[in-house]
This record gives sequence, structure tokens and C-alpha cells, in this order.
Amino acid sequence: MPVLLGFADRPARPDDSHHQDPHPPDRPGSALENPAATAADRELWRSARRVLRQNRTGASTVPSRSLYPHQWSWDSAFIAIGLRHDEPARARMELETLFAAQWRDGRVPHIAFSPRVPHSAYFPSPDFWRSSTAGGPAGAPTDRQTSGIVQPPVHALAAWLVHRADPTGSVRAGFLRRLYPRLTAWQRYLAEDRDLGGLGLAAVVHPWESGMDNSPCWDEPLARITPAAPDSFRRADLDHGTPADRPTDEDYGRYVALAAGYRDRRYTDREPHPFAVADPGFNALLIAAELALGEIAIELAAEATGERPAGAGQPNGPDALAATSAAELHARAARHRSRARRRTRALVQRLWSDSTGQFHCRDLVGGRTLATRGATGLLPLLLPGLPPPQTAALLRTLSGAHFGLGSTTALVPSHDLLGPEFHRGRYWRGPAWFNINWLIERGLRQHGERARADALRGSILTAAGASGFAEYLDPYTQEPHGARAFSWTAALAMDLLATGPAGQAEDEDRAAGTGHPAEREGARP
Ligand code: 2M8
Repeated sequence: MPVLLGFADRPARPDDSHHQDPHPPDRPGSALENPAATAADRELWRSARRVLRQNRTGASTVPSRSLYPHQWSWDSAFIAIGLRHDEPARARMELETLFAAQWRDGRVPHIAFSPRVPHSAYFPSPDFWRSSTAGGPAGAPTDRQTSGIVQPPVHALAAWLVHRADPTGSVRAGFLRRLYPRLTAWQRYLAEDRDLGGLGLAAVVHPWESGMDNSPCWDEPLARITPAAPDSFRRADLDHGTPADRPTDEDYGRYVALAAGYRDRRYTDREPHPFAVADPGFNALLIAAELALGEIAIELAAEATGERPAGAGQPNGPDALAATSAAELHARAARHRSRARRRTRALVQRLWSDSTGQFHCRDLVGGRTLATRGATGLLPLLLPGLPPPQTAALLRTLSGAHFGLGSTTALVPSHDLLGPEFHRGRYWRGPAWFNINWLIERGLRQHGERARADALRGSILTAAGASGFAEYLDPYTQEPHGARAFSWTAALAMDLLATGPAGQAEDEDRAAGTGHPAEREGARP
């Protein structure tokens, strides 16, 4: 059987030949083709596009010029999802640049550092993570600096959506052919090396890995970590962020201690982790990735049999799929779907609560399901194969008193409005975030809740524009917090503008990789 995971070769560098033009011209007519777009939509589109261009640094885009001056993993996936409508070649480049920082064990680091940015601009900086030395046993690249932890796997979904926006350009560039082996290696790492509890679910080993850094969901498992001494590090985030909105010094000390411990264990997952949590949002995205990989495999099979135009040029770089037959790719697609079904079952069995009507995190070190209600527990709504009882209950929970969507809030808050830990302005402890709302909007649409999806879409767009594309918002007043001109806020607004309200939306990219009818059925657990 041909070997698909062609990691004998290092992933491409951003300046490899397939990354030819860092500033390609726009697609003709790329200035918002959605016929339902109003003048205000067009203005919003132009402003969003300006944000993405301002935040562009070479072959990728920083989340924020001030607060986050490097490339972040799930940020880049969301950025590519927006960028695909405007500059599909740039969207492909965004993902490929990130995957150039992938480790040989398959992990995609949560930060790919820019060598041009001084260490003092962001903490923890490359000299803290020491990826090229401490990450040696796990196969960290030696030609660039990265962090050693990960973020949620939105990338396969992003790659699939990016491909669908410009299939001809994508095939011609060999985009999916090159990325698929890297995406499957990433999936394998999370599904196998990170199944720390043997539950069939991936674990996060640091709160930052969830992307919802300071969520109250982490308070209990984090409490057993001894914080690093305050004088052993210097926070750079407080130079830009409002201290009252940012994590406390004590929590920051715990983040530093956890990351330093992982580094000192040379980023192995074979020794016990002091913090290990099965997070429902992270796992929902892992399942959505599996479905998207199924789509990608079928697309590659079609290319292999000539059902799709093979493109004018040959893919650049090593072609790990060269000897893979269409039949083998179909078999792979079936395996992706069956893994998605299995994991959806595990998610429901292990993390669902009938009494709260949502999913919960499970602390694998303490051996307890955590009572805290975070927005992470709503994200499985994204899954087409979520069983009807859980889907119906999540829909009720979303608009119930704890999240208030459509009554007390117009955007989903990141945390339980009634929880004692809720804070309307503090990082991930209550404010509304645009990426979470985009995922929920998608989930609503996925389950046929068009009116609610349209309402949420409208709220996201209004808030994105009014806040100057803020990083996050007070869920009650929509007062902006954190960085402004934040990349994923701009990108996801562009995506919603381009795909249009219900009826205009392209079904195939609404369903987390369910473009093929067979997959829609196959996704059912
Ligand atoms: C925030 O996380 C970074 C650490 O990764 C930080 O607080 O310094 C989170 O909001 C995370 O989800 C996001 O990816 C990152 C960059 O936008 O910022």
C-alpha cells in the first residue's frame, strides 16, 4: 500500500516555488459578489479586507499587529476561511505557511514565530519554547521557531472550504494533494497521541490549547498547578491589553509553569501530564475535521480518475499521493467517516449531560466531569451527525437563561451568564467571541434553524462593523474589548457576507464537509 504520510521530506517553506506571488491580484470581481449585498455590506467588506491586508506579514497574517505579532494556528484557519472569497491563492498560502511549521509527530504548533519580530514583543517567545532543541525528539523543525502546544483543529475544514472557493486554482496548485497528508498526520497526532484518557477523545494539555485560554472550565484542573514565580517571566500582553480584561498574574503563572514543564519533558505525550482535559469544543472540531478529510479524499479520488480537471500545471513539491489510487482514496474517505461516527458516539457518551442540556469538559487527571458550563459545550452543534436528542437540547440551551441567545444576548457569550465566574469583559470568561459565534451560526444552519442562523449572522455582522473588528465584546452591551482590527473577526465577517443569508448560502460548504450526500448520511452515529 502506498505510504501517504510523506514526512520524509520536510514540509514546504513559505518561500518554496508554489508560493510564488506574495501579493497576487484580486480575483476579477472579488469585491463581494453576493447579489443580496447592500451598500453597507460592501462597505463592511472593504473595511474587513483592509484589516486582513494590514495584518498581513509576508506569507501569512497575524491575528493583531499589536497583541499577537506572529502566526497563530486556529486564527490562520479562520483567516483562510474569509480570505478564500477574496484572494483564494492567499488563503491557500495562509494554511500552507502554517503547515510548514508542522512537527514530524504531526502536531501543528499553536504559534509559528516570525524571525523578524523581537522576542520582547510577545511572551512566551521562542527562547522560552526552545522548539528546535527541546522539540527535537518530537520532530520540531530546525529551520524555524514554534511553540510546542497546539490549538483546535479547524484546518481540514478550512482547507476544504478554501478549495471549494476556487477548485480550478486549487487543483492547478496541487493544494489538497500537498496538504492532505499533512492534515491526516495532524489528525493522527490528536486522535492517537492525545487520547490520554483512552476515551476515544483528544485531550488538551494546556488551557491555551483549547483556544479559550482563560475559561472558567479550567479553574478546577488548573488549581492544582503551582504557578511559576512572578519574577521568572515578564508578560508582554499587559503592554497592549487592559489588565482588567486579561488573565490574572496567578493564572498566567500557572500557564507558564505548565508550558515550561511540557518543554522540559521534551514535549512528550508519553509521560503523565499534570493538566489533561477532554474538551467538547476541541473534539467537535476534530470530528468536523474528520468529515472534511473525507470530503478531501473523495475530491482527490475524483482528480485521480480524471473526473475533475487535472489543472494546467503539475503540483509543486514532493507528491506524497502520487501512487495512491482512487479506490484507496475512497477507502480512506470511508474510514474518515467511520471515525467521525465513532468519535461522535464517544463525545455523547462521555461528555454529554442530560441535566444541563449541553456538553461538559472532563478533567482526566482528577477523573471528574466538570460542572462548569462553557460555550465549548455548545460547539458540537456544528456536527451533522449529532443525535436528535442532543441537537434539540443544545438548541434549547443556546436560547435559555444560561446563554440567552435571542433574548438577553444577541451573540453567544463564551461562558454561562448565570455562572458565579461569569465576567462580561474578562478574557474568555463571558465575553462574546466572533469565531465561536461563527461556528454556532454554522451549527444552527446545519440543523435547519435558518431563522435563528440568519438572526445570528446579522448580529455578528453588525457587531463586527460597529466594534472596528474587535477581538471580543461585552455580551450584553457589545462594548468592544481586546484588540481592534482583529483578523478572524474581519475574515469571518467576510465569509458571512460572501456566503449570504439562508437561501443564498452554498450548501456544500455549510455542512462541515457534507457536500456529498453520502457523507451527510454517513455522518450519523
Ligand atoms: C489568545 O491566546 C494567546 C495564547 O495562545 C494569548 O492569550 O496570548 C486566544 O484568544 C486564542 O484563542 C487566540 O488564538 C490567540 C491569538 O488570537 O489569542
